[in-house]
Amino acid sequence: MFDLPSILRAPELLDKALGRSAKATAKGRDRAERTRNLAVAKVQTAGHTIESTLHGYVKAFPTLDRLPPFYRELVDILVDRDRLRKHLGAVDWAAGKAKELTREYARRIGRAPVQELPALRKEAFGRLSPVVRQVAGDLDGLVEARIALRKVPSLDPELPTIVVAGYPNVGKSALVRAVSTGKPKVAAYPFTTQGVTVGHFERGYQRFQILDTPGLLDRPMEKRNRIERQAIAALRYLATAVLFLLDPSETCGFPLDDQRRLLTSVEATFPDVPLVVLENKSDLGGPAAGHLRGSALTGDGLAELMGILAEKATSRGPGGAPRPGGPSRPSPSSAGRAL
Ligand SMILES: Nc1nc2c(ncn2[C@@H]2O[C@H](COP(=O)(O)OP(=O)(O)O)[C@@H](O)[C@H]2O)c(=O)[nH]1
Ligand SMILES: [Mg+2]
Repeated sequence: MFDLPSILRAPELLDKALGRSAKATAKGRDRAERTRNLAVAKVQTAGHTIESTLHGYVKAFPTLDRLPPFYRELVDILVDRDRLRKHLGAVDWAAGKAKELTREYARRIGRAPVQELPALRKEAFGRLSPVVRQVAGDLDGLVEARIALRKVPSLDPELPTIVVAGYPNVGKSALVRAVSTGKPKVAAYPFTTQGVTVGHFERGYQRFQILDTPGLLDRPMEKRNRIERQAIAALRYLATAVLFLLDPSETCGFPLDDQRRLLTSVEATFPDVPLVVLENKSDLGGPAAGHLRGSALTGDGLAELMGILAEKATSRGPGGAPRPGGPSRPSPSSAGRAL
């Protein structure tokens, strides 16, 4: 989701700046002018490299405060947003300082007597280096944040999204495969080893996202730690409908009573989101539990299911918010938290 450049740590950035500076060339009418222009060029190359690299980092990090709530919730699990903001502030300061020093020394070198140029050039580097070293810890922080933020999946928070829940082996993956146009893709998701599987389908002109979330909505909520709860909470911002799969054949290995308890708990987790229950594996027979029936394997009942889901998923915004620009719903876990 976040396309972040790789971040150089302080020594690497200084190496890069000095390396480029060493290759700088300059022209001039005579030897004295060439020497002066070369001194200016070396300082400017080093300074610009530092400045543009650091400014690039500041620009590349997502404007965290303007992220859609789904992403904000995930980013909060992964990085300490206040600390990241401080790191970015420090790096921004260093970029500005490098720019200022570069200007100052370019001007002084332009005016100084030729014999003073080598000393001035040295002095310029002597002042640029500590600026970079001063933000070494902040650059380390950015390196870490980048690694963490790569776990944020590429999902479209604007698309109506169906989140699939139910015990393992009830047929969630099979169903997502069966209804998706094209092959569902796996996206990283924080604190799940398997990531989420994202499929898409269309009805009329409307495109939908359907998500299989292994490890998240497939066992009782009581057993969740805080981080897992937050990973689930993020889904609330995304879900415009929840599809819960029951397996009355119990070939999944979980008694129907346990499955019903999970259903109740998922309902409580997504109180404002329309929920549709499908009794899957209808091809295996077994007792009916009073819901829509179908089979991810044979395709039976899926057309009707998708019609109902599409209708429910578009009637309201994510998390039950009224769809057309209505007031946003309070956040499940970060309500009132100042940005
Ligand atoms: N007979 C039958 N088997 C199914 C059906 N849906 C899924 N399965 C099978 O149930 C097993 C678990 O399915 P899977 O999609 O991996 O379940 P998940 O763990 O909920 O994602 C697989 O062997 C599937 O082939 C169905 O409608 N009928
Ligand atoms: Mg699965």
